[in-house]
Amino acid sequence: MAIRDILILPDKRLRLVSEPVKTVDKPLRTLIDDMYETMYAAPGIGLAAIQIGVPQRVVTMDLAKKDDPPEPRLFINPEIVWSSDDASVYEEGCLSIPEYYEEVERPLTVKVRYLDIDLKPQEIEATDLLATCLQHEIDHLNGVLFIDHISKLKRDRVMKKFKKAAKLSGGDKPNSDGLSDDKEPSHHIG
Ligand code: GNR
Ligand code: NI
Repeated sequence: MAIRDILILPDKRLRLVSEPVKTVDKPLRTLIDDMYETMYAAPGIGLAAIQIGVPQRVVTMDLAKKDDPPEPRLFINPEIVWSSDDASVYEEGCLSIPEYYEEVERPLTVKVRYLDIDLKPQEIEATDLLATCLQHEIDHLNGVLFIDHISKLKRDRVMKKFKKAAKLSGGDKPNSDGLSDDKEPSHHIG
């Protein structure tokens, strides 16, 4: 087991569309173990594999309250097959966008089809926090982040802040020599 690094905005890998799981082998079991360990350590209530850099359609989750027994949940290849017309608003956060929280409106209730660890099809009707979290995680599998559901003004502000933070920390951007980058100019002339 290992805690793996969580990708942080603006890491472009967060925009990848993850691939469906076809078989449960040793590497997949290790991935799942590492996802739980990384999620609990963070701590977070959900994690999509792409958040640790693996573009596979795997989600771990645990919504148990602090001090209650753990309730680990696993969703392989989850898909929303029905969404309610009723909506709910929840203040969301994301381990890939640390310390930023904003209200997001989503369907209150969803039905989700997924595979369990034996690749057996399952279906769950989820509401409230479980529905919100499932939609947040399924978005990750499609390269979508919760900031895509807020206003452009707020999103642009968050993107700017995280791009600046990545630049200051030297980051792992190919162009991290501190000089200006044609695609993302830091200084505007005129
Ligand atoms: O830990 C998390 N909390 C959370 C709160 C409200 C809505 C969604 C979430 S998921 C998040 C962990 C995470 O980033 N999962 O992708
Ligand atoms: Ni997230």
